[in-house]
Amino acid sequence: MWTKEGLVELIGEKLRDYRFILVSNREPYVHRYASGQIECTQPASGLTVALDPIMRACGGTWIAHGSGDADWKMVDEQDRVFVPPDDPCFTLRRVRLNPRQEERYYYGLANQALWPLCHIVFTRPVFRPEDWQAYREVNQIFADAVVEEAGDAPTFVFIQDFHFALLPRMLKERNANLIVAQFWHIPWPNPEVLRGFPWKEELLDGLLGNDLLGFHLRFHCQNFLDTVDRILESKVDRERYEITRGGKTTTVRAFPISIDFQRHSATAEAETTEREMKRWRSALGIRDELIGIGIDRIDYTKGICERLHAIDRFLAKYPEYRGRFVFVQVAVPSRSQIPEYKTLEKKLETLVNEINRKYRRWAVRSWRPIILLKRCFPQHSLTALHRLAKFCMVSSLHDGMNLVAKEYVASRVDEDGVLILSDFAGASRELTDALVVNPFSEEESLEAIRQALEMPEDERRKRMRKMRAVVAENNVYRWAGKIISALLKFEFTTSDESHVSFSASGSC
Ligand code: ADQ
Repeated sequence: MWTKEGLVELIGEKLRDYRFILVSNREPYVHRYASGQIECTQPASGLTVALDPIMRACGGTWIAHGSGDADWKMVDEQDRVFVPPDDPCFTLRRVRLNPRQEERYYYGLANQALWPLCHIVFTRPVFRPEDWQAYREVNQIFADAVVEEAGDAPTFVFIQDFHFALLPRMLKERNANLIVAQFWHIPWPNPEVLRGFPWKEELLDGLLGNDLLGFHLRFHCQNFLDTVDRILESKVDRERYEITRGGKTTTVRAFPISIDFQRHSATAEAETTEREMKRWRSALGIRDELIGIGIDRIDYTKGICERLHAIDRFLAKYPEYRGRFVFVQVAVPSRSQIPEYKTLEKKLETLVNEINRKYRRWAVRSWRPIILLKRCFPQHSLTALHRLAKFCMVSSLHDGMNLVAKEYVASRVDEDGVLILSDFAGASRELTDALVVNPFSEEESLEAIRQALEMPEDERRKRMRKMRAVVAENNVYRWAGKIISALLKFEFTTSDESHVSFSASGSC
């Protein structure tokens, strides 16, 4: 079993003499002005939530875009700040982007071109040459920061996500003394879909600058191999999952991401969670109603509207649940500058109002079938909500992994509760004891809701126990440990052409 201590040991033993740099677009800690004070918060993002414990364990430098209005007040002359504020143990190097760069690289190319392209949920990607130009520019700015932080030392660079497809090649061209790995947190589509991307050759060539390229699922790795095979001149080895181009080999591997299971379970067991559960009940005005929950960023890939339609049809088909069942949807707005996201937020509100109005005449006391909470909650508060719920519904139309599903399971220290999980979320490959549904089918989803509410206790417990064992074992330290172990197999080329190599056997 991989543990935080095991990972720290591996890092201490094998990486001690080397620099470790992590790169992501989003920073793990944001400083903002709030009522005249500077506040530090952690954004609601699967990626930062997953990587924060790793950086706490290994120290090193995290390079990310400084997006908070008070960020620049907190950094030193090199744009660095030690974080987390309550227990500083790693360096955050903030990168400055101007509004045009942020608009075109982040909202444009990353979120309006690559995001819909890779998720295939029938939202048309937008390809603007100016966005691609800004994407190149920003990748170059991050390359400058990495090269500066690495200096002459042998350095491992671990890049996150689809914001930096060009960065690996840029780094390798500027400093051969770097070992570069990248994890792609979203799905990789089939070659036919990627063929439509106007700068596909440059994108793929950039990614092949990596020594190691990771995806959540083997299926995404296969799609990547197929895509390169179809589009670029290269040698694709399907036995070894390796691609060689221009004499350089990239290893492609599946590393299913996860959460800090122990930390989540410990929070769920804490006395404060019981108090927080009571607080939720009173805040929601809930007595003995059956509760279902959904927790998401507001994003068209998460299938929130599809889920609400299924709840509507569930109440229509099974009227005995009117007045007895409440669905709490926690939905934090994200990427609100993009029109599709703003429209979705409005659509969601309208839909909730419509459904609540429709069932008003069956209202017992002030019963409403759906409670929509549009804000960010601290993790311990979400944990208490997990504990209150008869079921949690994850109905992504497509999702690389989905950490909410794993967090729900980790919170259920009482071994109760049912997970309804989309077949199109990567998590469904591991959590086979969930009620796995096709989120595009309202009928399937509404029947899963009924099954979740009516499932006998012993079956609920049997399924939850099995899912807890899976998440406990496949935790985030295992994810990081496997990636670091794979990285250690590569050799640094030093200036005198000798090689420094490692044994890849981890201590965990
Ligand atoms: P996301 O799509 O952002 O990330 P997801 O896996 O759904 O990620 O996780 C979202 C995270 O945000 C969870 O930790 C959740 O608890 C938190 N969160 C959601 N709503 C919140 C709220 N209202 N308040 C506070 N926290 C909230 C991408 C990919 C995923 C992949 C992750 C990690 O799209 O498929 O699982 O990266 O690789």
